[in-house]
Order: sequence, then C-alpha cells, then structure tokens
Amino acid sequence: MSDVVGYEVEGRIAVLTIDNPPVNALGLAVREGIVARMEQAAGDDAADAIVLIGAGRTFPAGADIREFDQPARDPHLVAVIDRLDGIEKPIVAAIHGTALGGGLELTLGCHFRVASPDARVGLPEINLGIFPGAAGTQRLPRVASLDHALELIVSGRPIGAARALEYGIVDTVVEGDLRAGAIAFAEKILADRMNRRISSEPRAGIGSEDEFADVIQKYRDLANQRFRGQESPHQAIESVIDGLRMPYEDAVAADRTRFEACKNSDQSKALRYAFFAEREAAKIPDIGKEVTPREIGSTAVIGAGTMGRGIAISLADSGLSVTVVEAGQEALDSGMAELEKLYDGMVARGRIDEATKKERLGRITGAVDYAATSDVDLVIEAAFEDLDVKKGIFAQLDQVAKPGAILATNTSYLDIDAIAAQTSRPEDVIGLHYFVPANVMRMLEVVRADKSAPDAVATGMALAKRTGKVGVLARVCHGFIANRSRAPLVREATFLVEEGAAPAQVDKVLTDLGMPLGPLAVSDMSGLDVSWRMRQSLAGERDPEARYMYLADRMCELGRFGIKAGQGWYAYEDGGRRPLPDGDVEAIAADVAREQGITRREISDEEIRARCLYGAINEGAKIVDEGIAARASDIDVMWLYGFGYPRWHGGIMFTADEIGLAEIYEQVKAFHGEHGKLWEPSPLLERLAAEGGGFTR
Ligand code: 3H9
Repeated sequence: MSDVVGYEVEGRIAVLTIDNPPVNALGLAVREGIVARMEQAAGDDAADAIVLIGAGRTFPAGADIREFDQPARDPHLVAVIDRLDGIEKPIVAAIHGTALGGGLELTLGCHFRVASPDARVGLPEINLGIFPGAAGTQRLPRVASLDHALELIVSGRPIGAARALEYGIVDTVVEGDLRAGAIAFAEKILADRMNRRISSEPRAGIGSEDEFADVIQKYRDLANQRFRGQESPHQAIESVIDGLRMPYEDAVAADRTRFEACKNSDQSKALRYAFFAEREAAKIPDIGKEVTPREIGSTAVIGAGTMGRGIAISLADSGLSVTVVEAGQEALDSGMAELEKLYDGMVARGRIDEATKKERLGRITGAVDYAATSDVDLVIEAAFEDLDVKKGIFAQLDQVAKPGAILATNTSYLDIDAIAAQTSRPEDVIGLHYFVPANVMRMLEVVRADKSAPDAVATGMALAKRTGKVGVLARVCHGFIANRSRAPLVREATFLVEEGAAPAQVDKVLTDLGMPLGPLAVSDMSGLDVSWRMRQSLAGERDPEARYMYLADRMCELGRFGIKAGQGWYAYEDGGRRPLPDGDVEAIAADVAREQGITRREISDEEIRARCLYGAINEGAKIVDEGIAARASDIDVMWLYGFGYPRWHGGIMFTADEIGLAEIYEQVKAFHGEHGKLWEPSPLLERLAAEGGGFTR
C-alpha cells in the first residue's frame, strides 16, 4: 500500500493524508496512492465518509512540475479526480497552506471542501505556460461563477480562504485544528444526510459563448494586457469556452490535447525553467542552511534621494523600523516630504488605505547625524555613486555602528572591497544593489565582497525574501552581474545608432523580443548623464584599443540627458514622457560617425538583435566563467526581474541555449573581427560551443 498517502479511520471517518514533502506535489506515487487509498476507503466497512488532507506545510501545491519533462504516466491526474465522482461515500478535502493548480483541481473532485483561515487556493498554471489541465477549467465554472472561475484561471493569482468561501469554492472555513474540523464536518454530512456534490455535473455543456460574451471579453483583455505575447492564457480561455458548449467528457478530452500542446511549447519550457531558476538562485553553493542569517529588526538608510526613499519604503512596508539619515536638515525635510508623497500616491491609486500609510510612515524617522545609526541592525548606504563619497561614509559608519551590524552599500558598480577596506570590520560589509524604483522592483542583487562573512551574505539573501524581493548573489566586479551583463546591450544600441540605425528601430527590435522598453528609451528615462559620469570617472582606466561611446558622450555634451531635459535619444514635447523620433539625433550621429571614420549604412533588424543580445550573452558567459555569478541561471533571474526580459524566453542565457551556442560563438567571433576588442569571445562560450554544451542544461 502507498507510503505517501497515509490511511487511518477515526470514528466512522477515513482520513487519507498525503505526505510528499516539501509541497505534496502530485507526482506518480501520490496519484497512485490516492487511488489506492480511496478504493480502500470505499471498501472499508468501518468508514462512512472520507477526509483528504495534506501533511506538513500544505495541501498539494500542484502537479509535480519536474514530471513535465518526462513521458506522462498513468494514472493521469484527471483520471484520479474523475474516479472520486464515482465513490459513494462523501469526500471532504481539508485545505491548508496553498492548494494550487492540480492541488485545487483535486479538491474539486472531492464532494466538499473546508479550509484553514490562512489557506490560499489558486490556479497558477498560466505562469508555467500551461493551463489547469486536470479538469479545473471544466469543474471550477460549475462550482463558482464563470467570472470567478476565469479570474482564478486567467490571472493565475491565488485567493485567500475568505474569498474562496465567498466564491463558493470552499464550503466552510475551519478555525483551530483543521483535521478535527474536517472530521467534524464529515460527521455532520452523515448526520444531515447531505448529498454528495459532484462538480462534473451537469454533464452537458453549461452555456454558450454568446451568453457569457462580456465576461469572456473581460478576460481576453486581461490576458492581452498582463500576459502580452504569452499563449497559455488564451488557451485557458478557449478551454473554458469548450466547457460551455461541450459535454464534460468531450471538453476534458479537448483539454488534454490542448494541454499537451501547451506543455510542449517553447514558452512553457522557458517558464518552467524560470520557475526553477528562481528557486535555485536562493541557494548559495558554499553557504548551507546551517548558516543562520543575523536578526534584523531595525534599519537605517543613508541618503534620502530617489534610491534611499525607495529602499526606506521597501523596508518599512515589510515591518522594519527605518532611520533615514541625510547630511542636513533641509535635504532631510525635502526627502521626507517626497517620501510621504510616494505613500500619498499609493493611497490615491487605492493600493493602500490611509491607516496603512500612517502605520508604515510611522516606522520611518529622519536624522541628520550618523549617531542615529548606532543601534540599528542594518545600515544601507544609498548616497551618490562616487567611490570617495562612499568610502567616507563607511569610515564614519565604522565609528558609530554597533558590533555585528550589517553595513551595506547600494552601489550598482563600484568596488565594494575598497569600500569595506575603510572599516575595521569588512566581514560585516555587503552590497545590496536595489533597482529603481526600489520599493517596486523585485530584483535585489546581493553582493558578496572578498571578506564578507557567510552569515552577512545569508542576511542579505534573507532580507530579499523578507521584503518580497528576489535575491541573486553576485561577486565583486565592475557592474556586478546586472549592470555588467546589460552594458553590452546599451553599448551596442548606441554604436548601432552611430552606424546608421534610428533609435526607434533599435528599440523596436528589443520590444519585439518582448522587452517592455528598448534600451535607448530606458536611457532617456534614467538619464544619459548617469553613465556619462561613470565613463568620466573611469577615463583613466579606459582601454585605448577598445571602441568608445563617443556618440553617447556627444549627446550629453549637447545637454540631451533624456526625458528630464526634454530631449535625449528621442524628443519629448511639453514636458511629456512619450518618445518621439528626432531628426537631430541622426544628424548628431552622422557627425560623430564622420569624426570616427565610420561609414553609415542600412542596418538590419537581425544585426541589431544579434549585436544587442549576443553582446550581453558573451559578457554573461564571462561573468559565469569568472565566478561572479554562481550559475548562468542567476543571470537569467536578474534579467527577468531587473530588466523585464520576457519570462517566456527564460532569460538571456536560456535564450542562448535555445539558439545554440555554436551559432552564437561564430557570430561573436565575426563581430570580434569587425568591431574589435569589446567582442573578445568568452572562453566558456568557446568551450561549450565546441562541446555542444549549454549554459543552463
Ligand atoms: C499543475 O498543477 C498542472 C495541473 O493543472 C495539470 C496536471 C495534469 N512541483 O517555492 P518554494 C519545489 S502545474 C515540483 O521554495 P515556498 C520547489 O522547486 C503546478 N516541485 O517554497 C522547491 O524545491 P527546492 C501548479 C515543486 O514556500 C520546494 O518545492 N502549481 C512544486 O516559497 C519549495 O518551493 C504551481 O505552479 C511543484 N509543483 O512556496 C505552484 N512546487 O527546495 C508552484 C514547489 O528543491 N509552487 N516545488 O528548491 C509555488 O508556487 C511555491 O513553491 C509554493 C511554496 C507557493 C507552493
């Protein structure tokens, strides 16, 4: 009998417990176990009703995603769920934790559902490029309204127990011990002689597309807005529509074919890869679970500029107290006023209410003296991006911070080893590179300096999780993982404009790949002067043999700093933010090209794609080779959350593997010949291309 599904009889109730850590995923053994135990309960004279519950932290959180790469094995989850319809004894699903995907579908096969108050239920399949493939698209609309069913299916977002009760997905919410509550509920069903509720009934179709046209359109619009370029939400809607007009069996059969096509699609493979890459990124190869992160309760942020304010909000929103330190009272007052405005904006948009704003803002205090940081567990410096400024701040922090406090710098490219060297405790120094706006962007690049202590690094990663961010660990180099791997994309974009492409052409190639904005539009938003200053500060280290970004410099010399200046790679009218093509840019590019002896030409979209993408991939390979990233998939996670790379393409390194490394290597070599030193092929790329290997597989 099954090891992973336990069987006990309590009173007249058989209790089946699924025990397959960590999340009770519905792999083959669990599916077989459920069928075997259900048959056992059906034939057990000592049992009149059945409770199905999960051991550990959750009811099954879905099908076992790892099985999707293997041939399907019977019993299929649909068959397991359909079998429950025929069991004459009432079955109660007892839900705690997260009943997701196949887990929720399994509960729909049960005749009743009870849940803990903090349980969550949902159908997140579309995030994996599939849709609920175990009859959820047929059963949920029969249990909840079509609107609510489509909400769960198309948004992919789970809902809490209270909402599930409101939608009719659960029958009752059980306070206290769930197992006991579910048994009591089953006893009540028997006492009240309640009929089993079978969610595949009525067996005939349940409506017509016309009847529900408005609801369907609402979710088609949602799919287009939120999942631009992604196929599975549309397939999910088609599957629900099938169920309106076809009998249950026929709709399930149609689902099966549609589901297999989705599962085998490139989009689903990439999305599944992204799911596991994200979880892998949380693991630090040489820092195991035995290393405990330090306790963080109170924090301080140095600097009340855009970055500092965003960081302070992110910390305060996660329940941490924050002291914001500025150099003078005036700067502090204006920073704090801006900070309050950000909260006001959230209230105005209905994201939070006034009481929540007060509570969160109440956790943030201001100070003009570093002494205010003397008691806190974590200090994050978010000052101007200048090595000397940062060194000075760390020397001061060293004087006042309490022993064991984490001293973090929010630099995006500077040498953290040099910053740590200003303190007597480099083991407490790490990098925490936030992305703008820091309270919104989910990416957090945690940088491990040469002397960072393992528990300091673990604290940075734990902070990411606690503040709802995705932490990716990097080692120190110029630009770390994020900015170093992205730099070639921006560099090539500007070179291509110099050589004859229009900014809009370059950007369009990248947005056609699925990126939300092209690199030149992004530069206009963040300000061309930011990287100009960086290039100036690095002028002494410039390699005279490498091609230089003369055009980007010229744009800045002409005051074309981007949106804030009303002109950059594009023109902006009347203080607006809509990029408009600007003929002056072409003239400026032509001047610079002439000075540099570059003959301008027509540039193909294909060349733009290859130069921008392969430049980043080649740099990514160097980053892995040098150990700056622990693994190639960490670079991908960074691009997904930091730069809006389309999740259904997995990330740049995954894309490289899909294209084939031999092809990329040949192209990089060719660009090296044409454009020189910046295209030096990565030795790792060269080796993997020769071996027929991949970065991510
Ligand atoms: C589906 O159900 C299809 C059906 O409609 C049709 C079928 C025919 N499978 O995230 P965590 C692993 S599709 C395999 O760190 P948390 C995860 O990799 C599925 N493994 O924990 C990690 O492993 P490791 C629909 C899974 O507490 C460990 O569990 N369901 C699965 O932060 C812990 O995970 C979903 O899409 C899985 N389904 O979050 C839900 N789930 O320790 C996907 C997790 O080796 N899962 N693992 O790195 C989640 O959203 C989160 O894991 C969850 C817990 C919220 C459950």
